[in-house]
Amino acid sequence: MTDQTFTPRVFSGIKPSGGLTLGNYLGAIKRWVEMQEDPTYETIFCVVDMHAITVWQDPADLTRATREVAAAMIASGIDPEKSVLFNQCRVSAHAELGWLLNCVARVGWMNRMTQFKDKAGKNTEKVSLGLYAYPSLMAADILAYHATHVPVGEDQKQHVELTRDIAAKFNHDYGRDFFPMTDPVIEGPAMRVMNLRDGSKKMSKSGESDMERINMLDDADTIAKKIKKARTDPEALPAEMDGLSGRPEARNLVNIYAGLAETTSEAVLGEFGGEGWGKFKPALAELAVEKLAPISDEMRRLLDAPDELDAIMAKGAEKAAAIANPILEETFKIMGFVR
Ligand code: AQP
Repeated sequence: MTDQTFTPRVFSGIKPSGGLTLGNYLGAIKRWVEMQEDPTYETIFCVVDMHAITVWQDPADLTRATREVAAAMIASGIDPEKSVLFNQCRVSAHAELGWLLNCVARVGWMNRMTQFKDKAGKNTEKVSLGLYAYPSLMAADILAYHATHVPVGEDQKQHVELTRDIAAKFNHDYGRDFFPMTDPVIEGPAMRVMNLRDGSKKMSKSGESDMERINMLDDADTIAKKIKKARTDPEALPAEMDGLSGRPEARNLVNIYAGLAETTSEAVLGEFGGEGWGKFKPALAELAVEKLAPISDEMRRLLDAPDELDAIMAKGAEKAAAIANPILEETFKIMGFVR
């Protein structure tokens, strides 16, 4: 094998499959902004529109959601001059490398993906083939840039580990140290933001009830109402983390507070331990509004100028293709394709 050194490069993405949630913000976008400001990394952020269609998307909704994701990234601090920001369908290297990696990934590996099992439920015969193959397209998204770091929420960890398996098999099969062993970056108190009505389920864009999630575009009254109605238990907040065990809803609200306040859950309990929900929930609502309102205001302003958003994504796609296309070309060459 030839040793190759890889530029520290961050890649991550969000599916435009509905309105963005606080989970997407705390588990992904907020941390992307921090990595963008770290000179160690080149940063590439993608609206992964081709992943969205693994389940049915109304075409008009897909268009709107694609722009909403781009607007959320920019409003949260992703700067298209500092980071590459684009939408996936504009860079064909993703789909092309996705096919090549479909032929590297093993069916047995795919069968272990818990997200597929969760999303398909009992319906495994009727869901799209794309939903099953999704993780190998995700591997292509990452490996097309030789990305070394992928900041994701806890729910995506297994898919980044699969990316490593695919990269390792490719490198082994072709006797080349060509693809990096990408690291998932999962740090912070809010890496798995849970549903406000059921603390055992993840907060998702496509969850059944709007009351179970906080949307990035929710107004102040809606955020306050959702937090007030969030499920809790009759006990007061504990002073120590141990006191949250077996209390998933309480733990979730504490973690959300910590994520928004940029502190630790321990510190939140240090402040609120012994207090009841009547004190904690209004404080959380106030904090959530304080952090999200400036972002949602800016998102609305950006969404009023869709042409500008489209132009930003188009320009980003040119930069993305300039990185991905040579890596794709080399992959074809290593595999023996005549181009
Ligand atoms: N609840 C969450 N807590 C922490 N991080 C989360 N992320 C999503 N939900 C949470 C992180 O956001 C990034 C983009 O995820 P995605 O929207 O592309 O895919 P997803 O994880 O499948 O999100 P949803 O909301 O559950 O989408 P739907 O309902 O449409 O399937 C990822 O880094 C993810 O970890």
